[in-house]
Amino acid sequence: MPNPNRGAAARLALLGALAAAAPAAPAAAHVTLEVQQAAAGSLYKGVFRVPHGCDGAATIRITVQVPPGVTQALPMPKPGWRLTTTRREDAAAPAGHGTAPELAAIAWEGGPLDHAHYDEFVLRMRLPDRPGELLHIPVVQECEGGRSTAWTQIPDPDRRPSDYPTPAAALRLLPRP
Ligand SMILES: [Cu+2]
Repeated sequence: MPNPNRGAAARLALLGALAAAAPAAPAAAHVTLEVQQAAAGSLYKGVFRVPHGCDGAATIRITVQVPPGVTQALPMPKPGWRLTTTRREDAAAPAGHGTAPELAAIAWEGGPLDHAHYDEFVLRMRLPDRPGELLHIPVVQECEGGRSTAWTQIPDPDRRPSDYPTPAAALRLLPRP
């Protein structure tokens, strides 16, 4: 009588071999923006997705570096995370209804966000009026145990973000509607 477990064992071995042959984590598993295109010059709600920690360590701080040309950056507070902002030194003083100081960097510090969990960090901003550009927004992820990942690599125009191990978050600036 044939061993009924034999076929299952062979299938498991095959699945293991396929998993081993699969490429490393796809770009979709990095810190990325939920919506990766928007009209140039528009107000844009950037949702930064954090799908894993740093080599297994839990995330305790996310810092977004506001790129030149992005204005009116307003971070959304998160329960369990302390918000700190760094002003842009060269920006003019805010004037007018509802205006706030221009920001150069925003950090959410807290958590910890376990390596096996997922979270999102929201930053509302005015995009630069530069249709066609692929706008990169660098993000630094810091984790427990002093580990960190700098999602700050800006790909050369003739290469793909997936060619880089830690590409910056990016979105395409579309022509104004
Ligand atoms: Cu990743």
